[in-house]
Formats: sequence, structure tokens, C-alpha cells
Amino acid sequence: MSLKTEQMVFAIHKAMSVREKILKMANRSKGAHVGSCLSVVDILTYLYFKELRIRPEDTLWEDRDYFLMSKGHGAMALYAVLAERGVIDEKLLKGYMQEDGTLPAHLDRFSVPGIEVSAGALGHGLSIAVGIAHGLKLRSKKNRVFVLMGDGECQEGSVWEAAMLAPKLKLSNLTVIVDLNDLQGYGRPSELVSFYPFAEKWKAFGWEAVEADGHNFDSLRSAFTRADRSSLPSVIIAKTVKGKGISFMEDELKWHYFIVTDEHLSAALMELKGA
Ligand SMILES: Cc1ncc(C[n+]2csc(CCOP(=O)(O)OP(=O)(O)O)c2C)c(N)n1
Repeated sequence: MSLKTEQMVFAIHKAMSVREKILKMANRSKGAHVGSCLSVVDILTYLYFKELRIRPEDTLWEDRDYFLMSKGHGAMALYAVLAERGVIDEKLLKGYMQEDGTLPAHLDRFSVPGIEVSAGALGHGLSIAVGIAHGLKLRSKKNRVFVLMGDGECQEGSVWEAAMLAPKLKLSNLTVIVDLNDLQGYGRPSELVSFYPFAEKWKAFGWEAVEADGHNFDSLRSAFTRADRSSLPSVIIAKTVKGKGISFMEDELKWHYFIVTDEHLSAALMELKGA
């Protein structure tokens, strides 16, 4: 079933606002990872506005769904969505990577509410998520656990140790989303140390593997619905474009590191507004 027109317009508007916030943070901080952040905007927007059962005013609500952002270098995207959803005050975004600010370049769970785990060293989120999901199952709790990983991150061996364990523990409450943009920090995962055939690998480990377009809300909706209905742990392999939404950043490795100058920012904002 597809999203109603007004829900679609709402989601597109939110995603655009999130992209604008990311670009402004990247410009003010002169920090890296703008491409990595733009890649996951639509996934995070979908999660925070359609999927996750959370209470923005009570981030430690005991019946909440857990969301773990394992690709911690995508921090700006999570901060922007948390602000958009009303979990954190939008004013905090100005303090991103500033000495007097509260938002660091990589995720720190003690920085602001709504960050479930600290992350930055890649390859740990899934192991932590397996532990949380197992603990919830042991206590017969209905909370669900979601973890977002990069595709380059899936070249870490620790990911596959956790991937072997989740089906053994029957973690049907666990969903992984892989941001499959085929660019990590040094090139294309498919050309460096390839993990293809990717969906088949997860299936062979005992997972429900669903492929989706990570920039299409209808596609994400059917993928999350299938994951929710499965009795297995699920992985949503979401095809994305690094730098999505800004034509001169899309699928360009350099935007993993490049600084967003004032000129880049005004060109990007013009493009976002369709000018
Ligand atoms: C254990 C570890 N090794 C290396 C790095 C350096 N590093 C930061 S981001 C990145 C690339 C990650 O690529 P991917 O998971 O595809 O995420 P994307 O940038 O596409 O969002 C690397 C290698 C790290 N943070 N942690």
C-alpha cells in the first residue's frame, strides 16, 4: 500500500528541511561527511516520522523502539532529524562541532537525549543491537530494535559475527538497515573487498533480506512492513546515493571529506529550493 498524497508531501518536505539543516551544519563546522549524511536522510525521515514508536519528550520511555545509528560519522543527519521530530531543540544544531556546543562530530550517547549508543568506530552497532534485542526477548518485551549501518561498514568482520548470532537467538524484533550507496571512505566497496552477492549472504546466515529504494518512501514502507511481519531477524538493503539531493555531491567520493564552503552552501540551498 502506498503513502497517501498528503503523507508523501509531508515526508518530502521534512526530508528537504533535514537536508538544509545538514548542509548548514557542515558549512558552519567545516567538518567532513556531508555525503554520508545526505545518503541516509530519507531513511531517517521515514523511520522517525512513520516507523519508530518513540515519545520525543520522553526518550527513555520503556516501551520505545530502539534506533541505533551505527555509522556514527552520519551524526549530522541524526541530529537534524531529532531536531525536526522535536526530540532536541533546533538551536543546538548551531553548536555542532563548536567548543561551546553539545553536538560532537561522532555520536556520544551522553551528549543529548535520543542517542541510544555512542558510535564512530564502525562495526559495533549490530553487536550492541543484538544484545539489546536479546535482552528484550528474554523479558518478553514488544519493543523493536533498528540499526542503521553503512555498506563500507559491512566490510568489518564484527558485523558478520553479530549477523551469525541474531538468527540463532531468534531475534525477530531486530531490523538492520544497510545504506547501500556503494561508496565508503576510499572507494567503492564493490571494487575494494566485495561482499556481493549481498542479500544472499544475509539469507544464508538466516535473515529475512529485503531490497528497497532508500530514497523512495513507498519502497521503504513496504520493506519495513515485510521486516515487521517476518519471524526472522530482518535486513533492509536500501539502495542509496551518497550526497543525494545535491547534484554536484551525488555519488562523488570527495564529498566524504570535502568542506562545504559558503559558495557550495548557497549553490546547494538554491538547488534544494528548486531555484
Ligand atoms: C573501525 C573503523 N575503521 C575506519 C574508520 C574510518 N571511516 C570513517 S567513515 C568510513 C567509511 C564508511 O563507509 P560506509 O560505511 O559505506 O559509510 P558512508 O560513508 O557511505 O556513509 C571509514 C572507513 C572508522 N570510523 N572506524
